[in-house]
Amino acid sequence: MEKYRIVADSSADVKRFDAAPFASAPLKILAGEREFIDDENLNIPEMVEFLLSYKGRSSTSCPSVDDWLSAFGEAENIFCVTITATLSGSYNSACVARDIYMENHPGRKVYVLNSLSTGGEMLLIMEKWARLISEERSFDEIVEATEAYCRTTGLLFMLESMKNLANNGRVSPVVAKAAGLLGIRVVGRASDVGDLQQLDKCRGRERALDAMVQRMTEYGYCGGTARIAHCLNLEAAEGIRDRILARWSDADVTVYELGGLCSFYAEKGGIIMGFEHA
Ligand code: X90
Repeated sequence: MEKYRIVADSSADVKRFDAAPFASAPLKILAGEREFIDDENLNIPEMVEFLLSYKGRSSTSCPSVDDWLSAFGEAENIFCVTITATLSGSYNSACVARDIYMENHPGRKVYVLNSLSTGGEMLLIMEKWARLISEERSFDEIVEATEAYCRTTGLLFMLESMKNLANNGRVSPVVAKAAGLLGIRVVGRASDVGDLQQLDKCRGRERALDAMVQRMTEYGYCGGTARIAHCLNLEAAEGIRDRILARWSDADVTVYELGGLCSFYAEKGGIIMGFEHA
């Protein structure tokens, strides 16, 4: 049996993770007759293009308790991180799964963390867990270190459309309207209570990329780790990375693709970035 396992819902944009034993619990995207399961088989560009042409209602659903239980598998110590509980039922269903799991397996431990965020900020936490696991820290030490680490991570996003967020009640229609205007990109952050906080409305891509780096600096970024994920917008993600590296040449920055759930909400062109701060 595994001594440790890291588990995250698919909003972390991670399907494979080599640094420690890992499993993902998929969210689902629903559009009429079609159901997209956010696992490694999902063709994200195809889903995004389908949704752009689809005129009906679309929505998402979080992992069920059973989905979480199968992701937990068989492990002695499980570290599980979910998308913000403010916007999703994922955390609640993970907590129910934890209680069932610990009751069925006396002696095993499950820690469930509400990230108050999503995407790259969840990945930073998973990477922290992998380091702590490789140092063979105890369950309680890892929990304690996690709570401290979470105070030093943040999440910023850049969106060209907030239609899916507004249609599903995750932002107010007033906020969403700004992002719908041609050429306007909304820059915002995951707030301290785990919802979307709009910071800037930027005209043009270059200004939006500048605003992302300006804002991360204001929130205390000073050359630490950054995880930049994009929905069919590699150029913008690399634009942010290059701005960071121009200023902090030895920063650990990676660029990758958003998973299905984040692609649904961030939409084509969207960027979500996790970063460490002071
Ligand atoms: O349970 C479900 O169906 C999932 C609902 C998720 C709703 C919000 C997802 C937002 C994802 C948007 C930019 C980042 C926002 C960060 C806010 C904390 C992507």
